[in-house]
Amino acid sequence: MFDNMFEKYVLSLDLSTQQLKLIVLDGQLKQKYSTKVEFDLELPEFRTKRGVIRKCNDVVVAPVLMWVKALDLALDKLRASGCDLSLVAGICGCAQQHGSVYWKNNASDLLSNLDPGRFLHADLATAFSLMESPVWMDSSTSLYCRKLEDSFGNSEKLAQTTGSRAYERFTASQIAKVYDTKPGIYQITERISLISSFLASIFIGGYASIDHSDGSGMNLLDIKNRKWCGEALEAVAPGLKEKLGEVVENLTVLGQIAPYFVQRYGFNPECKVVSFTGDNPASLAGMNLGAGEVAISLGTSDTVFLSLEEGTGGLLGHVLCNPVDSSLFMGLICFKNGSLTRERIKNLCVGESWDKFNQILETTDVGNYGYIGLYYDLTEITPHIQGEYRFDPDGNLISKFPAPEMDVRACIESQAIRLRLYSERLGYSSGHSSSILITGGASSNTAILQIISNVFNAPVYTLDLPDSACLGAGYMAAYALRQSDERIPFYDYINQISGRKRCLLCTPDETACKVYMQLVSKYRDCENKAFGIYYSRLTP
Ligand code: ADP
Ligand code: XUL
Repeated sequence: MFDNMFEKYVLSLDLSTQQLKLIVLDGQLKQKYSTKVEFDLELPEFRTKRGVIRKCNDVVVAPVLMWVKALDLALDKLRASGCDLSLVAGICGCAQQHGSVYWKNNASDLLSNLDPGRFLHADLATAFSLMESPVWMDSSTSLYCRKLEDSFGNSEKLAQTTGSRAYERFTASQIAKVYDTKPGIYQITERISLISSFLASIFIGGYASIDHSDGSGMNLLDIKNRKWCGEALEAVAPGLKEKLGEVVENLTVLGQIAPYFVQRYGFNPECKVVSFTGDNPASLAGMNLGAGEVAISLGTSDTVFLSLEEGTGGLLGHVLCNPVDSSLFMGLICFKNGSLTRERIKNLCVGESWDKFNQILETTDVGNYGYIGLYYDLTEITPHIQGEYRFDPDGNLISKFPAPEMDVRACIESQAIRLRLYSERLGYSSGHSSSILITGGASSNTAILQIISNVFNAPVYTLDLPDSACLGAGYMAAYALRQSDERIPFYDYINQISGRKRCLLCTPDETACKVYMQLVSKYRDCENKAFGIYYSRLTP
């Protein structure tokens, strides 16, 4: 379908925490058009802050109709930018992982009868039983996590089967909470989608299946057999299997685009929709990670991921099905306090400017004279704690640093050390040939990247195109629709067509690396102390 048809495009979408991004790639997988909708700025009527609404008790949600309205807006913008959508041969996309969308009884009729004379958000206004979807930042479901682990005997057993011990943001505990606290809503829900499959559903005008990779972020999939895990489904809520539908292989062609898009936007009726996936698996597809390489995404969350041969989950991090090779897996660890924490420290210490923030990073001493700061604005995933903790060079807890701007370096250094420590626990080993591929909003900040390079003692690269998640989803569409070379591996195919390059951004500084080598164990002690302090404050 796609080979040698240089006039054909693929459309790719990334429904992330703060925005919806769209890119159109041409037949050589080069970016032709792009647009985005920033939720807070362009859809202020939904009153989100950074794309979400934070409620009390660690509840974090996003209005599902805001996402639908963003799609209306983004497609209009794309067409207005001159993109001829009739040339789009295939569509794939990705979305923030773990969040769930609840479709009301009979919503499938609404989906299959979309009126091209109306906006999607008008036609789908009554399609959802829950108007606010829980998202990955939510950590209100500890009770349901414990119940799920207990039903398996213990957390290890759940992790061995589903790739992760029970996590608050994972879909199983989120669905269990809806069933327990809003049984009426659960009852009138005919389908539960992940955010990725929700978006794909709109494009095919019917319920889209959840794919293996995003499905492995639910605590509900048996990741080795790539089937729903009956024991987990039963432990969560009755009738769940029917509400989730079938799970499909990544790169499955789900069907043709719905007539709505043909009539309203001029898409070709032959345009195919490929199963959507999570943003981190899509990013892995966009990056082509080799042995000894680790990817770091500095988006709203900081995530580390790498390709794995073994699919046995442990108590730390997550093992997911690999999106582009069904014989492989991927390891992932996610930290909630990423960009938003960096931004808060920046605003506190220097105001709006990243340049001023970077000046401090560039003019202060590596290692911060031994002062360490840990910042968990939101309850962190690993370790599960909240608050700010500052330590003097002897490891004593202090309330503030000798100079307030020391928070800038302390924040970036502790985030970088945390990335290294946890990626090693995930399977990454630093060595001669190790390197880091960087992506996400903060990857444009070379002062931050230099610290990461020094902490990892490894060079930092990026791709010559930004937005690796959106790009990866575009590659997935092109690969799924290829006409020839049935057995060619994903990355061989992509590299052959795109000829894309990596750009070296930073190389490690030997003196700084030595300082950080010594700081790693000190950091570990401080993290343990902070953990103890947090829990001692919780228990009277
Ligand atoms: P998402 O998780 O929504 O995909 P992005 O990957 O687009 O988010 O990252 C958005 C974040 O990037 C913002 O919250 C902002 O803090 C951060 N960012 C943007 N530019 C810079 C910069 N120059 N330095 C550090 N962080 C930046
Ligand atoms: C990964 C995670 C986040 C979201 C948002 O486990 O929770 O990275 O996918 O990007």
